[in-house]
Amino acid sequence: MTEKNRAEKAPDPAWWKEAIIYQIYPRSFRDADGDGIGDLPGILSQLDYVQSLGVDVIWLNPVFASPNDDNGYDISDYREIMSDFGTMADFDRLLDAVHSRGMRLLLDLVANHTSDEHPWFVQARTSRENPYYDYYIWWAAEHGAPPDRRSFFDELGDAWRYNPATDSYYLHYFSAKQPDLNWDNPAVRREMYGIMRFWLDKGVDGFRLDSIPYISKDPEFPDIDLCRYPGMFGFYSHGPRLHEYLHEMYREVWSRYDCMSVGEGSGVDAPEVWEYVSPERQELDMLYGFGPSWVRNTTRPDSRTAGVSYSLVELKRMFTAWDRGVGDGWPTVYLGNHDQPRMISRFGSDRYPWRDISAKMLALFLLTMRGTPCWFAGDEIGMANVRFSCIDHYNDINTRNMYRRIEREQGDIQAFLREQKRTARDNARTPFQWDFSPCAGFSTAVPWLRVNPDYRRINVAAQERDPDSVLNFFRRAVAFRKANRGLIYGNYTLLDEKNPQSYTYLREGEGQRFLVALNFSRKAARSFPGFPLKGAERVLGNYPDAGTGVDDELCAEEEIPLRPFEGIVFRLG
Ligand code: ISL
Repeated sequence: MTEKNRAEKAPDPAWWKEAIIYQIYPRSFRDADGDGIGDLPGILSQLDYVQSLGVDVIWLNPVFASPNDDNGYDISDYREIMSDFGTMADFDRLLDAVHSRGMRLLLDLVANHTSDEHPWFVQARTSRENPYYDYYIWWAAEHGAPPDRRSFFDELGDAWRYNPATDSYYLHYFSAKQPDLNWDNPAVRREMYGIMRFWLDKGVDGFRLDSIPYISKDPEFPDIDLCRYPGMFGFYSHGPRLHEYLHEMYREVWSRYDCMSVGEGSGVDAPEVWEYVSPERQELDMLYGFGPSWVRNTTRPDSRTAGVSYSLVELKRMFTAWDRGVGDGWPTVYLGNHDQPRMISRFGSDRYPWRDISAKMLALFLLTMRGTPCWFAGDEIGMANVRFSCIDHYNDINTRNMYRRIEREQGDIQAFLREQKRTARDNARTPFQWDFSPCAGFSTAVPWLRVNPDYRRINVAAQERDPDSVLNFFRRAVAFRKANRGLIYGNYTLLDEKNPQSYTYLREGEGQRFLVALNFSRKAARSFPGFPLKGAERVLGNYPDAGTGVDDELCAEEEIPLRPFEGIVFRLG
């Protein structure tokens, strides 16, 4: 099928295309047993709240047994629940309760690496003759120094760690406590498919697949072309047998269940995404890319006067390229998760007077785009970056190891801490803000990570009482998406590619036409959709006076004036 044909085919309906995914970081959601750490009974106790949002699918960050070097992304038993979070009986209760409310549950599976405390690795590292040795990736010391490979979290940046008992180095793309599995070994693949089936047989509805593009490694370990792959990480997602393994996974697992799979598309560019998600290739249902973080961290603002502190033109290009890149597959959209700072601090403004209005505008964006929205818990009340000022307040291995490295290299620690206030992952991991009580109602004990002190103003209890709150606007926007299939299955067309302040697009399909105009800046803006809006009806907006109905004066014009962070959805005749 050509790229053009792929893009033109109408999407087949599927429950996961119509779903809104609500991502819960279990450690931070609700602590039921008073140890300062969120847990499964805590999530269970708040399911009425989750259901009240109107979302359909809950994605839980890893809940498997883990020594927590990387908060559950280092698994030591794939068939057990992390003791901090509860027991298997707690999990079964949670799964039942989610299902009885008509929602579904996704688990987050780490298939690229295990914990170094996983029994496979404990065995593997004892001797080259051990049957588990070949479950991991090694470089024998007699071959000299291992080839240069970079690690995300290692203090020295080196992805190899020497293991004396075997006189060899093991590969770890992440921390030294997260050794990479050897997917070229059929026994490893069988183990992984067995684990997936174990949870699907229990009734879970699918997986988010961590770091999945990294699973295949070139056993020749060639030199990496650093011009093509600066930082090497793009290289990691282009292993020679990756698509063979994803197709095998589909055959062995996904094809046998009514489930969904969404991969973390680290290192994957928009023109390649169809290779993962095109239905005819039988690999994954969806993949999410790293565009939003890249745009915010590395691109310059389009203009100083636009009132946007990053390039909105680039953000639009990135979302549009991903939409096109999936071909006849299906996109996902998100602006934040547990690895990114808070969406409002990054793409809106968490400062008075813009906080609520920009949080609502970003909700309007994600809920009117084409693609399954992945919504990160807390964004529906406008939780913002905590901006820790001292290293002791951070928990994240990424921040702590980078700090050590800069310290060792006598780099600029203060500059690093300043930068972490904007970019650190812990910004998104602070405890969920339920109410006004100490620790924001998250726990009765000292929480594992400090609560953002702004909980005294920003919390669920306060927003439940206010019909104009971010929370209640989020619920309205969710309900609006659900009630309009054109917003789910309709095509997406960008209308104002070059405008540095506004993001305007059409959604057309299922007999409906919507025009969405959003001002991403803190200044007034004008959006030019390129045609007069005669007969257009305002159906949803984030300003309290926006109202609904046909605005003839505005609609006769070819431009839409937008107040700071204003977002409007028009139904077109
Ligand atoms: O892509 C990256 C940088 O360009 C990295 O951010 C990396 O691919 C990404 O962090 C992978 O994230 C996932 O796996 C990690 C875990 O720490 C993250 O929380 C998880 O989302 C290791 O398992």
